[in-house]
Amino acid sequence: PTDEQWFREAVVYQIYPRSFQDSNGDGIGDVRGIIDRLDYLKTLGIDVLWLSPIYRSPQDDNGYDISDYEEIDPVFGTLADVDELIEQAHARGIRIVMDLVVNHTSDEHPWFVESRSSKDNPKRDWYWWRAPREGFEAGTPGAEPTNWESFFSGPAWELDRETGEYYLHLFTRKQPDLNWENDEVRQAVYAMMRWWLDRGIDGFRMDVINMISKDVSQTGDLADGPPKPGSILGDGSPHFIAGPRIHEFLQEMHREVFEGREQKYLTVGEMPNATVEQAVLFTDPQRHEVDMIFQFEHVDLDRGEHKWDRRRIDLRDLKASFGRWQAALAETGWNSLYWNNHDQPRAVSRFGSDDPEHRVASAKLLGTVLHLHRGTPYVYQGEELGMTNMPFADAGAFLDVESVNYYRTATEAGADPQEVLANLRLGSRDNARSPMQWDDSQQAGFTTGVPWSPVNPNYPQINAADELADDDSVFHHYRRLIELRHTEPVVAQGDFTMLAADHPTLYAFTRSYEGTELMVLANFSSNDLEVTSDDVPDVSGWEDAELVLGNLGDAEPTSTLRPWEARILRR
Ligand code: TEU
Ligand code: CA
Repeated sequence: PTDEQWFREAVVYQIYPRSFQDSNGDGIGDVRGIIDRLDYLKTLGIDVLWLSPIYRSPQDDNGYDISDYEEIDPVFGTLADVDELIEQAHARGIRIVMDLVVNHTSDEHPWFVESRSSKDNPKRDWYWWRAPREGFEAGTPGAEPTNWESFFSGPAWELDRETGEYYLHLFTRKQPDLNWENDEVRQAVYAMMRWWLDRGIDGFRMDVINMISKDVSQTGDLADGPPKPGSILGDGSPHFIAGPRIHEFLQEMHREVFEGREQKYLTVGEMPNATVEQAVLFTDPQRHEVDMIFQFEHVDLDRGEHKWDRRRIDLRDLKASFGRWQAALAETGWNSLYWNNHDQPRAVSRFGSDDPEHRVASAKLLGTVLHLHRGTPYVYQGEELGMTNMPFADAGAFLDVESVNYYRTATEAGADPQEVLANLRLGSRDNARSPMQWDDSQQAGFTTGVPWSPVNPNYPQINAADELADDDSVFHHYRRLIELRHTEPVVAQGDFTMLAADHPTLYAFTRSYEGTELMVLANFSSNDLEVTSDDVPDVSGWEDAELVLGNLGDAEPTSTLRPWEARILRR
């Protein structure tokens, strides 16, 4: 690839700093902890680190509520620590990408403190302030300016009693939405981004960036969305997902922040509800918006009617989704590839099997399938160990604001607490946020103190120290997958063709580039699977192909895939 496209050969590792490594015994992971683990990451072979937010923050949403963009929160360290992290990472050939959370700030950010201080404050218009709905008294149900529900339960509007107006918050009430219609807001954000680039970072992961353009074009103002079944609240997303000025804003950002700089930075936009058509526009290099987006289609497949209802994923749906995204971005644009992050349950528990009998094989299978797609793979901390969901004892075990709010509002509205608990066990973001399992010492080597979130009790069986010492571990399998992307051009550059789309348990595809062809065969089940050319015509001609990498070590070139077996073949 050209220098411009270096990210096509790269693998990104996501760190959730709070849960990665504590260096001072206060129970919270920190920047020094990350520095101490750089050699581990170097061994894994990743190219880029993306850090979830470490800026100054009241931590209402674990740092996604920022009160100073140019300071580090004391729980994570200092700017000097970050400078050292950048230097130490660069010395190992690892780039650093920071989270950029600019759809909203904290309500404790000086911008918002000023904005809320009076109706005629110069920063009033930096946020979305609106009078109560006509005919309603401020503070009464239904008085909110629109019927939008927040992502974290309840109305997306909070009344400020002092000025008698509501402000918009798509997430918690401590995360007021910035008004991107205001030029000064945009310029302030761009200045802050330049400040970080000047400090030496290598790009941004942009939080809910497709929500920054709110639609005021229809009625001249924000408007009600379709009602949500069984609720007085509505779905505001048609009015804030990929709004009318989204492409303009991203192009302006590119001009104001990145253009004219020597380095090619990495930009990835987190975009819930994004469609493939939008993705082509967002990631077309000619348009100068972002390099790639995080889309949510595959991680929404096990959602039922309500966001929290869960159902088992049908592999055919999963393949249809991946296949559609691969096809749509084959010529123009680029995919990001991920199974999990700090907002999603653990991949092996969700798409594989965390039964001890199948955990290692299925974790490796998932890595194999994902990393062999066309796009840039993201590894979420602990995924490379096959870390699993947490065994939450009861409702009191959940710490995340989304889970806590959901439990409260759902049970208050009359839902069966046992059902709500079951949904949370499967779907809570807390699953991803338990501390990294480094070794079998107390608290899994994460902290010498009391961890802010309990360590998964399975750490004696699942930890980095054991996996580093075991050449057959999930860790070493991920290391080999990453190495393969670096050494075999077809992995980064090749075309993608999905095979056997209707097969219920076989995930199969080919990649091809300049005369090299790879085939990936993966058995998404706990039973043996016969793969013959009768069922899958494309396998004929591959009988004698070379096994590049399998996940069960002693693979024979037979036509039977064992439970959760995955093979990469080359010819
Ligand atoms: O998440 C945005 C988002 O829409 C979801 O993934 C969210 O986590 C939730 O599950 C919606 O129901 C981003 C961040 O990744 C997340 O951690 C933040 O809480 C959120 O934005 C607000 O900044
Ligand atoms: Ca600490």
